[in-house]
Formats: sequence, C-alpha cells, structure tokens
Amino acid sequence: MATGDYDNTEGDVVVEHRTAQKVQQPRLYRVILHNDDYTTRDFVVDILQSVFRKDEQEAVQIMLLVHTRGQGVAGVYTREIAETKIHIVTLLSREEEFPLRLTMEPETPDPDKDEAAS
Ligand code: TYC
Repeated sequence: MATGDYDNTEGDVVVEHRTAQKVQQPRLYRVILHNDDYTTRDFVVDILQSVFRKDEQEAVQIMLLVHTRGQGVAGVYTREIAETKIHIVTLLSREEEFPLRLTMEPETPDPDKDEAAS
C-alpha cells in the first residue's frame, strides 16, 4: 500500500471497523401513588424515603402533591423493579392496615409496537 494514500485511489482493500450494534433500552414505568383518607402522611413520607429513595424534602413534596391532587409519581423504573416496589409497599401498608394503593403505567413506548400502524 502506498504510504500516504489516504484516499485509497490505488484500490487497496479497506476494512470496515464499525460494528452494527443496536442496544435495546429497557422499557420504563411510572409508579403512581394514589391518595386515600386513612393512610397517614408520615407513613407515605417514610415509604417514599425507604423504598423510593427520596430525601425527606422531596418525599414530603410528593406526599403533599398526592394528598392534594389525588395521585403522583413515586418513581420511574424498569418493569420488575416497579412491580417489586409496589409489592413491598403494599405489604408494609397492609401490615399497618392502611389501604394505600399504587399502580404503574408505561413511561416509554412499547418497542414492539409499530407506531406508524394505526
Ligand atoms: N390523605 C392522607 C391523609 O390526609 C395522606 C396520604 C397522602 C395518603 C398520600 C395516601 O398516597 C397518599 N392522612
């Protein structure tokens, strides 16, 4: 190969080094906390700190938002983590005989669904 032949005009074989790589991002889900009249504010702030890893200030903010608006986002996770957190909080809540309810909803679109198709 001619030295300095960077434009490959002499017809040398050029090896393509790029590799086709498509990394699928995991689908994310919002865990929604629902208001009720019986669960104590302290319990909600506690689980937001211990299960959803919020600091006290953010935990109080989320609790008050749920209390006034009816629902709010406790966190965004992959499906299994969201399900596990809902399960743990529901168990802790029932131990205290609170009716606290949590649901989850997709944050990101289903990658298997063709968005162009209607
Ligand atoms: N509304 C409850 C009360 O006044 C507090 C509360 C907040 C309950 C958020 C549930 O998800 C909830 N004790």
